[in-house]
Amino acid sequence: MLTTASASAGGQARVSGTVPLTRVVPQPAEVRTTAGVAFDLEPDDAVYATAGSKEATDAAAFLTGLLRKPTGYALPVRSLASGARPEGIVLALGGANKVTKPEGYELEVTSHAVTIRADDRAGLFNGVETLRQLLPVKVDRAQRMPGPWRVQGGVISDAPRYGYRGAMLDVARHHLPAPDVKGYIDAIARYKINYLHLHLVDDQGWRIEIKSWPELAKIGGSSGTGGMLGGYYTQEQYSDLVAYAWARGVTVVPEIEGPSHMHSALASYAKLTCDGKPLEPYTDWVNSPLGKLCIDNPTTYEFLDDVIGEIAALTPGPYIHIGGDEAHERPQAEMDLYLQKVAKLVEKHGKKVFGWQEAAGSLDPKTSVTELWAAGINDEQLVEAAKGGGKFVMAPASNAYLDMKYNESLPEYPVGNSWAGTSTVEDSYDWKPEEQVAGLGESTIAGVEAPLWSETVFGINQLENLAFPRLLSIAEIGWAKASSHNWDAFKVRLAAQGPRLREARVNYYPSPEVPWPLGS
Ligand code: TNX
Repeated sequence: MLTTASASAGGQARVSGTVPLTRVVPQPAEVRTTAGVAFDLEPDDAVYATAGSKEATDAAAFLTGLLRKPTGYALPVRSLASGARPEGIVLALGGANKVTKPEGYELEVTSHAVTIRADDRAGLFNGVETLRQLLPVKVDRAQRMPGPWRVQGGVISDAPRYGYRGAMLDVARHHLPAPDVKGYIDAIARYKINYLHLHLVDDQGWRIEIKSWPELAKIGGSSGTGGMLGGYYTQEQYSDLVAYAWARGVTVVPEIEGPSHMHSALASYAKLTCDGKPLEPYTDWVNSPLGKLCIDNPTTYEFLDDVIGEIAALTPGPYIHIGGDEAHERPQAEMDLYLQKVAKLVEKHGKKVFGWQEAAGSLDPKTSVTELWAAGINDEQLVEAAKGGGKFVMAPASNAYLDMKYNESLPEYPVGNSWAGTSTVEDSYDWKPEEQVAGLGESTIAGVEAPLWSETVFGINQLENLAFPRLLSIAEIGWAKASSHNWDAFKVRLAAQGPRLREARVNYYPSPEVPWPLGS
């Protein structure tokens, strides 16, 4: 709708009361501000989605879900006829003005309309997330707020550096109830994180119902680290989480660990152990010395075939993560045998294999993705995999592990690890994916991930305090152009997210490194 926008005092380009187009996390690739122009969302505005496009209608549902409550406006979704230039918010898929980069979008703000154009579903969602950050902070209130809902005029042309920008939640060490996982999805989606890796299984807990092996959830899911916070997701709850994530542009990557970290499975079924003797559930903090699948036992692969089959059926996304980490005492031949068999099962069930870096020496680099957590463990295997066409997701523990403490004495409660060192907000930003291992340059990198392990952490409040704001650093590294990397500029944009996170009730650590505005 037409506004009475005018240049603010001093002749500055930005209209007063608007968020600068440059104040977005992660930083957009190109921003042009139109001096003195702004868009006001009005009570009778509509959202227009490209006619016949499921992608555009999905993005419109997401956008209206964000805006209806705080604005109190009806925001009906209408069909956008080709060539039409309606007033209001427009979500246009394809069309004349092509945005050809995957996940890219163009967001144009005039006094009449906000138009988001993209060539794929992800691009539209990414544009919606940018628009959300350009609206006033009150958009994050869970209650109706008075207008104006004013957005600075201009054009943002944007696309990510990497296609994979992940966050990992360890729901195995301590179970995290589904509503809290949803809250985490809401929070990560804001920053264009497009994959949620769920570490569903570990020594201390099995967190997903498997109908053909019901004791996994019943026994394996009965407790957690310290003997507490057991629980599991029924398949129905899990599917609901996957759908919830997808409705926000996030794809879930389930992980079924092995051959180590499997105590919870062995404790559920004695026939999975090498000697057939039952095991007690495991509740200690450290890795279970007994949590090892029996590689020679045919039952192991019948079990994995069933589990992976059921997980694949619950997974619309492309990947199943098969773990492979911290089995250092195993001879390479055993790792090869196990991981190659499991990879075949994943492929048989129609999915792509994801593995921790220790799996890289065993898997076909052309058909698997490798997640790096530390250089200096098996660099030669990784470089070999890269030569064979392998792709890597970078999650270096020293910078990207969100369970590392900010500081030995902070946060005030004793959660988090420090085996990879403490990690300040600046540390989480101060690394380069393409410089982790010599030989794994930019062209081998599929993306970045921020894992959050939970053996010392329980509950969404503690998890969020570790994740935020450091997850924003990882999101920025995964999305923004390498040439825009600059801590002093980043921390100012980061600071502006404080009030938004606070309004959204996302707990974060207000690190003194960041110039948070008063009250946030
Ligand atoms: C290492 S790195 C692990 C996890 C722990 C984490 C704690 C990797 C793939 N595995 O099992 O939870 O450290 O920081």
